[in-house]
Amino acid sequence: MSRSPRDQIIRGGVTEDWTPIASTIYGSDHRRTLALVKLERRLPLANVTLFDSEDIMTVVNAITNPIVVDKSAGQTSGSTTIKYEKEKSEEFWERTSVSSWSGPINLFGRVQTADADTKGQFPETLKPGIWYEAGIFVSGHGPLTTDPILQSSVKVFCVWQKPVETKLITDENRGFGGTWYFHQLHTKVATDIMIIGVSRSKPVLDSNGIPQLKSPEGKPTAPLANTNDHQVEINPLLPGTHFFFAAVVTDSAGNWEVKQDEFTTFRRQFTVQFPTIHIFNDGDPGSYGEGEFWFRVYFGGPRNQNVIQDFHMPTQDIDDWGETDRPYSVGFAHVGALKAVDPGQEEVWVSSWGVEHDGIFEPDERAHSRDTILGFPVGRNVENVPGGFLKLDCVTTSDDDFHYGVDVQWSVSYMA
Ligand SMILES: [Ca+2]
Ligand SMILES: [Ca+2]
Ligand SMILES: [Ca+2]
Repeated sequence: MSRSPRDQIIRGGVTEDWTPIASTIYGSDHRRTLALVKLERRLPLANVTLFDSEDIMTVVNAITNPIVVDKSAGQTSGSTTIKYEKEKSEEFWERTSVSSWSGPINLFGRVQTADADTKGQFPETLKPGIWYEAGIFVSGHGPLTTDPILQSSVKVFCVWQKPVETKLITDENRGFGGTWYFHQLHTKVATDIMIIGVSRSKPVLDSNGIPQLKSPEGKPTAPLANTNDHQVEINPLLPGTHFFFAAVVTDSAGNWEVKQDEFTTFRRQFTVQFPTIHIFNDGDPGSYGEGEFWFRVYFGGPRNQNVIQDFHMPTQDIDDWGETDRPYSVGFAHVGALKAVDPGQEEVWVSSWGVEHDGIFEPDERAHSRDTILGFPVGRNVENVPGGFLKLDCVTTSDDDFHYGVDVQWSVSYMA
């Protein structure tokens, strides 16, 4: 079985389309960012550096996943190819559903090549109902240590093409908000989750009827377990977006069942207010200063500012009460509409800058805050924030004394 979704990677500000060369399971220990490393470029290669040396990452994949065994053809097991790339020192470990972690594996013996400690591949044969997991760990931090550090892993399932028992799921519940999706699956026997995830495009069923998730978004917030009661939250998700959900559970006999769903995450509404500034130093020791201020709300980040709204406070006299923090009311507010969030608009940032005018005989004094993220939380029970608050400290950027602060109040909520 092979997948042919195109994934996009942004490198150096340029969006590139890539195609996975190995199928991957969106499962418990799977980390999407690592899986993306083993992608093959399908676009023209002119003027493109495929991999800088620093881009080489640790990765392990399975070419066929899951392995599907055709009982009617007399098969009793099936095979995949495990492919990996790693640092010399990193440890390769493996386990199955019926055996605990063993390793570090002697890869020279396994793969029979001179550079097997850095890359290679080998076949793995499984019987239906058994899963195999390979993990690459930092040296000295294997799975049996008290502080394991997993660099990459893959979990391969093996199932019957036609389940003997087709009804594993006995009950389910679901829920979602603006940034998360939750699905509970109750099964009649203990099961593992072979596939679970959400994507913006509808999953395609392969020839065996197993859904293929194309460009899944978010990930399970907790490790998946072998249980008869799966409760899985997936985040972060884009608010106001239609998603498809697919899950496949499998039991120790190699049976499996698919569950699919679709939903639209709630839209987002947020407010950002600048109620007050605090003059710590008005810039003119002998008198009032003359301050002019700007306040910005934007998407994107410091180097890629997509301005939502700017506010301007014209020049006015400012005083600092003997440099002890004199507050002035500002009263600017951005009230956003309830709307869907586009990619790149997940995070909202604020900044402020000001000028203390000093006439024609000396240069003006300038101060600027750091670019500051509001930090909207994602996930069930935490995404709605009625009263967020932070302070911007605006320090001199002209090597002067001018110094002020800004109170920022914000809120975010999600509704259908
Ligand atoms: Ca001054
Ligand atoms: Ca003063
Ligand atoms: Ca002045």
